[in-house]
Amino acid sequence: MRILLLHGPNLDLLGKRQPEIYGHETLQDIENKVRGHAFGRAEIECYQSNHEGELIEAIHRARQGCDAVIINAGAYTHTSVAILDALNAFDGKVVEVHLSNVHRREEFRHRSYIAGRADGIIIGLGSYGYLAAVDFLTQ
Ligand code: CA2
Repeated sequence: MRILLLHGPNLDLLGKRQPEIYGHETLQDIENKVRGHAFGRAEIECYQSNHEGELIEAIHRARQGCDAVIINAGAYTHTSVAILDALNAFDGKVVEVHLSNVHRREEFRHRSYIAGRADGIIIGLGSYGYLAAVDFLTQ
């Protein structure tokens, strides 16, 4: 099994700012942890971009090579119909992950365009959410 682990804008800053919300791990730490957790069960392809079009192109590429997508689209979660459309063109499983509990935060974070396409959503469990997503996808 091949899984695309996709991160959106500003998540490249993880571990460098706002640890009280997003924790102390860097994105590289999280990617390494997810790869280790999936070892022997799935190959994890990691990609992060601050650009909406690049995230969409990564989802398009996944239509060829990947069985599933784990996506934390960052703030695009709450704004991007274009990312939703790209995910709708992807046939595999989709799990949406958020590090923070977006429902305990500002109202504009409560809506997700991706949620209607996702097979599952994991919110507020920190980086453990990605491991749970791998377990779900490889069970
Ligand atoms: O909780 C999450 O995982 C979010 O997807 C994170 C996004 C936010 O816009 C969503 O509402 C919820 C923001 C990621 C920004 O990450 C930073 C990390 C360190 C320093 C600054 C931003």
